[in-house]
Amino acid sequence: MTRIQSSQTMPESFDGSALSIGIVCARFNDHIVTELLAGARRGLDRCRVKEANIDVVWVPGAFEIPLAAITMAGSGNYDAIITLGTVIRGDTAHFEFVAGECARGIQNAQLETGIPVMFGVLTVDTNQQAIDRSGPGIDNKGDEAAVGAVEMGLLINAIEATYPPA
Ligand code: INI
Repeated sequence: MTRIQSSQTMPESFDGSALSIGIVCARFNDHIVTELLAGARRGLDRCRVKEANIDVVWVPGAFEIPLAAITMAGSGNYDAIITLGTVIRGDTAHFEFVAGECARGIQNAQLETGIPVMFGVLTVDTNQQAIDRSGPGIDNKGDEAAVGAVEMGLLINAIEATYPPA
């Protein structure tokens, strides 16, 4: 019997060269989100995702991410979606609403479409915490989300290839 090909492997061994990836970026706090996007591109490059197979769209703020994410995920053009944004508590009295609805909508987007939608949205108390999570290393949360997108895209494709949906 054919079994699913998956393992507890190191990200660097992921081969994303056949994957198409959509990225949704929120413009609010764009000095941070630009760095998350740079991190995501580095992570995708390490996983051999081709530049030509990456589409990036921008939305006004984190609250708008889920709609763009579910639209991209449902288009049939992508193996995984990465969402990038930054919600800073000090910036908004409605932090809980913006951050909470963004997270809820992103989870909903992947469950509704069956396409992985990664949560690369920072929800932090201070600008410094956001800077600390968007640096040049592999702990950049955009980079982490990108590697996760490749892992999940490959996994869902493998499950569906092994056990095609009825
Ligand atoms: N959007 C963010 O992405 N981050 C924030 O910190 C933020 N603050 O502070 O308010 C924010 N607000 C905008 C929101 O996402 C929507 O774009 C806006 O409410 C219009 O729907």
